[in-house]
Amino acid sequence: MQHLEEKFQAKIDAEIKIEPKDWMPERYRKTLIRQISQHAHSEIVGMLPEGNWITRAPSLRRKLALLAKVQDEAGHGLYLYSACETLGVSRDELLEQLHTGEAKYSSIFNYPTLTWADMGVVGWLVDGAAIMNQVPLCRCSYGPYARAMVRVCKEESFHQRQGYEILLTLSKGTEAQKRMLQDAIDRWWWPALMMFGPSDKDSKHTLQSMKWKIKRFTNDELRQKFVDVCAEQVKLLNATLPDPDLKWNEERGHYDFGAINWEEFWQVVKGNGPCNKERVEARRKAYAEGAWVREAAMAHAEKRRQRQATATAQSA
Ligand code: FAQ
Repeated sequence: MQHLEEKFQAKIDAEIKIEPKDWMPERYRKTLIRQISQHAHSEIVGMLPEGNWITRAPSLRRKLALLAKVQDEAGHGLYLYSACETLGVSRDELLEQLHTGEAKYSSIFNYPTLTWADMGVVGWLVDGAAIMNQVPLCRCSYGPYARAMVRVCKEESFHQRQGYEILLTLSKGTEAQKRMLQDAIDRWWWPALMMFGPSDKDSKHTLQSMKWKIKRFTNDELRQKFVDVCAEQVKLLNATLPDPDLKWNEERGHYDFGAINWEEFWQVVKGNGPCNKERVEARRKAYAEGAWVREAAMAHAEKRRQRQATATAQSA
């Protein structure tokens, strides 16, 4: 066993991808199932806050872009569930965990989307944070996850731009639009920083996940990169980030920033955020209402299989 673990680690150190049929330690498999399934659930639950605005988008162009974005998130969820299934877990099991509230998904999707400016800010900050976290995952040691991430990241960068463009437009609009923009940034900034997970000293998985090259950067490293980028981008919007401690630190070559409210973060993760119950309930309802589609698809597949079997028997 120790020999197998050493060979496995040597492969990882040599940057050789681990594929589904390769030997892997049970803890590596479990860590991946945990992370990939949480990621898949985040994509699916993440459709809800923006789906809420599709019928209220202010123009046909905005509606088309938002609709396409939300559909992309569904696609990401599906690639990720498929990647997860290669580790020997079924999609039904994963969905069951989501619907019973047992599975985690990103804390960010438990906040409400109150105004149209939220669509811009979600694209800019939420997809922006997702990109920062996911670009390194394209180099994850597990092949199916790494490959899924390549396409996901390309699409996320379109999402980020569509959000930022909404905000640029609002920033040149009326006083009311400018206020709406600033209010949305104020509400989403701190939850967006929480997306990167607990600070390194409290992150129980980072050390091992870095050793296995599932993660390439720590939570705090990625959060810092994100702050550095956003602190510059916000200036082009003629807006500010709601942090009096945000300040360029010449010596560190980074922005310093204020303390995150970790109490709020853990409350949201534990299910006590503003929208946790509503989100899980919406997913349960969608699953129940989609039962007839799954049944029809299975019946159709069975009919096709029978037709093909008959045709093969007749031609033999
Ligand atoms: N929310 O030891 P760590 C998106 C949990 S996709 C909830 O640091 P790890 C696209 C963590 O699971 C957004 N729970 O854990 C989109 C663990 O709990 P456990 C999702 C969180 O795994 C945009 C515990 O805390 N992205 O936005 C959170 O090493 C717009 C200890 O934490 C991904 O999932 C949180 N924010 O690092 C869609 C990316 N943070 O499992 C629609 C992949 C931590 O022991 C619209 N995931 N926890 O019970 C990752 O990179 C990692 O899993 C981290 C956490 C960085 C999230």
